[in-house]
Amino acid sequence: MKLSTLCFLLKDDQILLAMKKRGFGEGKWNGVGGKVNTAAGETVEQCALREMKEEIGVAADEGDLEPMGMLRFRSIFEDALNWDVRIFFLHAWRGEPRESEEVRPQWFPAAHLPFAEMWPDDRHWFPYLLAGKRMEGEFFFNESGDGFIDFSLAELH
Ligand code: 8OG
Repeated sequence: MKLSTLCFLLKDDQILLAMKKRGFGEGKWNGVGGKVNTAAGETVEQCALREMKEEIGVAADEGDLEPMGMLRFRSIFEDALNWDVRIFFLHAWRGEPRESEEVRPQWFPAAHLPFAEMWPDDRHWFPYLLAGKRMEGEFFFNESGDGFIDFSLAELH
């Protein structure tokens, strides 16, 4: 299974989302992240920090990452949708988030996230994160990839 990361910068009651400008997930707001280079021995934490630097030009330390859980995306129709994703909050960083070829970052009030322009599962699990709860979930995408046949979601204790 492909392993990836998603990281959300937090500032007061705001969350940083990044508009994907091209490729997989184009046109959607999401956290910053991408595929873990497991072949090169990269850890999920190293991946989260590397993607942060590459996509929005921000540097951070592993100690500033807070692990918030794991999501499993599954599709029997479209293999590209199959990912295990480790979720992180980032509480401190160096530099200002800036646009790159891949993404355009923007701060959103946590209470007003643009769910209509996000992956369809995000409205289900974001409430856990916003309540500071770690969670684990599994989503089985439907054939068109815009909804689910089934999903499960639970708080991690
Ligand atoms: O091409 P790139 O590596 O940026 O795309 C993979 C990222 O997309 C990866 O970090 C996980 C993320 N991603 C999915 N499916 C979903 C989803 O349903 N919701 C969210 N928020 N992110 C997803 O692959």
